Amino acid sequence: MKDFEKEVKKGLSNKPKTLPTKYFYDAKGSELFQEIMDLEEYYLPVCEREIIKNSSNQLAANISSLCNEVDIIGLGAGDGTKTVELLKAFMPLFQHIDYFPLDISADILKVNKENMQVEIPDLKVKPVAGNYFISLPKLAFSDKKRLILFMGANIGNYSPEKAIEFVRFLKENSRTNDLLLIAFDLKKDPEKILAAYNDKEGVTAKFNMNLLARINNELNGNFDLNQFKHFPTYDPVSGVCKSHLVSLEAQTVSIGDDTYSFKSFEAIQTEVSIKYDLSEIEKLAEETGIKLIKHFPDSKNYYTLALFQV
Ligand code: AVI
Repeated sequence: MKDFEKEVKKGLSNKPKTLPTKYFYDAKGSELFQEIMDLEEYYLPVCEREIIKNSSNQLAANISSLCNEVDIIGLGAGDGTKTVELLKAFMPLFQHIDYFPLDISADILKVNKENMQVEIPDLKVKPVAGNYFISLPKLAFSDKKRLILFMGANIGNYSPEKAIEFVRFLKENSRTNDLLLIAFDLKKDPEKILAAYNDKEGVTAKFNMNLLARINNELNGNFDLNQFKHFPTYDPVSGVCKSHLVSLEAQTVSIGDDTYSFKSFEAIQTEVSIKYDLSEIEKLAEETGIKLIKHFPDSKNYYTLALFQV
């Protein structure tokens, strides 16, 4: 049985039912995520771009005071359009930079390398395709310092326990004094957050629902997409934003030879997207034994790039 099938069947047998978030990103899901990134309500990329525009020089200066050669590793690097501006600021301050974009998609890495070569011809780009949990440990250490980038507030899609495990994984793949730059979406007006996951055009609903379409296509499922509804929630105390798919009636769904029954209004949890405050980021650093060096927030304090040292 494929991992996808195993994880879907396990999730739908859980109480409450869950589906694994990572399977959002098939070709259609990735296309919908690109649309989400351009939505008026989805403020996260706007904040990240603002920070990169306004703080890259300062960030590069901070890091260059710690070393003069650096290997920069981008986890889930994508096409690199945002990172390119960050890297441009680093170039004049360092004698040598090797950039290792890591991404599941070899195709997107091709675009990343082409972009980098056009924008920063002197940068050495060494793409690594595959799951970064497998490829990062295989990446040989050089004698330079490592800077690992984890942008896009992707850490928010890990539960608090998984976020700790993830930072420990980064630490295990670093040496003392190496650096981590991690993007966090911050707690803010709960309505602003909820709207980002419940846009007027319904693109996020389509993105969430696409997981059921994917199960239908790839695992011979028979979800009726009209009988489920996208329903996000946000709890301002814990900072946890959750996406659900709620069954609109009592129904039985089959996936291959197995069947799953839903009570009416039973929900499947499909995603968590955790919003942090600064003390929670500090606590994450303490629990994982890394040192928070500096925050680079946007002007509204919606979002921060946090620089840590191992
Ligand atoms: C990729 N990740 C940071 C997005 C988020 O905001 O949690 C995924 C997303 N889900 C719905 N909209 C965007």
